[in-house]
Amino acid sequence: MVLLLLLSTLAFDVSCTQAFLENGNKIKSRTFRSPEFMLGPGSVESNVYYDIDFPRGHIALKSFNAEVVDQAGNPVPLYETYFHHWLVGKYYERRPSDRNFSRNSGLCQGQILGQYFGLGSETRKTATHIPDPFGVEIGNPAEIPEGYQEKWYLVVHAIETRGVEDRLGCIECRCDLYNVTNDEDGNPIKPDYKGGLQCCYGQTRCKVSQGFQGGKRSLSLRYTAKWIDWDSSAIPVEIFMLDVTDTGKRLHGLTGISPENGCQVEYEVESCSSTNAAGNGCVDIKRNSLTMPTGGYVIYAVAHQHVGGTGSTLYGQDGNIICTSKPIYGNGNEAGNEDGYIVGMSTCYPEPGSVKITAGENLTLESNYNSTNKHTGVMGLFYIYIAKQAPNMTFSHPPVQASFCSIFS
Ligand SMILES: *[C@@H]1O[C@H](CO)[C@@H](O)[C@H](O)[C@H]1NC(C)=O
Ligand SMILES: *[C@@H]1O[C@H](CO)[C@@H](O)[C@H](O)[C@H]1NC(C)=O
Ligand SMILES: *[C@@H]1O[C@H](CO)[C@@H](O)[C@H](O)[C@H]1NC(C)=O
Ligand SMILES: *[C@@H]1O[C@H](CO)[C@@H](O)[C@H](O)[C@H]1NC(C)=O
Ligand SMILES: CC(=O)N[C@H]1CO[C@H](CO)[C@@H](O)[C@@H]1O
Repeated sequence: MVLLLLLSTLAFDVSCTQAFLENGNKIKSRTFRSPEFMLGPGSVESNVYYDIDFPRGHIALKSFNAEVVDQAGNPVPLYETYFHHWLVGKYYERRPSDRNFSRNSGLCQGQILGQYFGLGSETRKTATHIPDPFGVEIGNPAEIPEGYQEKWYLVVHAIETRGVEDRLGCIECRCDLYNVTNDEDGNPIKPDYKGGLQCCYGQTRCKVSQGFQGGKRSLSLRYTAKWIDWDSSAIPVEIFMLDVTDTGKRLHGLTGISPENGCQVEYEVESCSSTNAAGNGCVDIKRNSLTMPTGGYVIYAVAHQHVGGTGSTLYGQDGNIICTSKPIYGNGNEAGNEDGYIVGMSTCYPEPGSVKITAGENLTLESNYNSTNKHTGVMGLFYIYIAKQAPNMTFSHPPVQASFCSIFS
């Protein structure tokens, strides 16, 4: 009897805790809409929206989900509007001309991958909730510089692929399909750069099939945040975003992307036939070592990959697996299950306290892609939430909660 109760308490811990809080009316939830943007066949939206609607006050964010919808609020499938990425980040503002950008805890240079929430096509089926008693602490008055307000920005990068000649080529931002020779800043693109963000910036257009008729339409990002008011029992998590292309170098004063400095964000996967690597089963394995500046307990982890990705693993210095995260490919037509697209990533929720990273530890990040075909502009990112404080053990939860769960679950 006692054992049974303990097992069911462990097995249902997360859902029970949420049910408990939701029934206790503690979790707040709100859904917002971004400003609208117009997309026609082949066109690209790449924009930053400042001062977006966002929960206010000193709170612990518990989850953040988003999707692209049309004007009527219908979810738009990825094969029509490919969600390359969306990023939500924080800044402090005194006046619109006086903004101080904040960033997550690392590791990239400058503002690169500095977001708190976001990412790409996998958004619809990727769990984002943070188990109790943890949360992303925001709106802490003690951290907001005097005279400033805490605000949030949203970056949306979406590619409309209705009527395009080569959907995969367009979402992999292949330069030949965009017919561009200069990057967004007007600098010539190097001839050996075959695809990636340098070729699919805002106002570029991916090649549309001849004769395809299709008008522009208005879209927006619909996002839902869940949170609880901050209280002394909440434990904050720090957000780290690891990049398999990070060179580890931080050249003094350089905050942008250059081959010698920091996170490159994207990389290329050569086809195994061109590299004579067919013997390894056509898997492109990219590994990187990254030194963590601070330590703590891993609460949540998830990778980000593009089409062709077969999974990613983060290892601790002694070779232990911190998390393996695998893409979920769609196999249907409906939004959230689009055939051939990555519609979700599996996540890791280690029992709080069981997976520890120490300050200065060298982690190994491994990102694997199917290299049967060449891929451009792919990514190998890993997002982890770390709590400094050791949480209480699961079975020290108050018994009232356990009995609540065994009655209602
Ligand atoms: C703005 O950001 C810079 C660099 O992050 C920091 O040194 C400075 O103190 C910040 N200013 C305020 C008012 O917070
Ligand atoms: C590609 O761009 C060039 C100018 O940059 C233009 O002359 C040419 O017509 C474009 N090709 C296509 C197929 O759009
Ligand atoms: C991590 O790697 C760096 C560079 O190789 C090395 O200097 C450092 O001592 C390593 N840290 C640990 C904890 O082994
Ligand atoms: C790799 O991709 C090819 C072509 O799409 C496919 O036939 C093959 O099954 C894939 N291999 C793996 C391991 O996913
Ligand atoms: C039993 C136990 O470990 N209780 C601790 C739970 O965590 C709080 C702080 O988060 C401590 O104050 C308790 O002692």
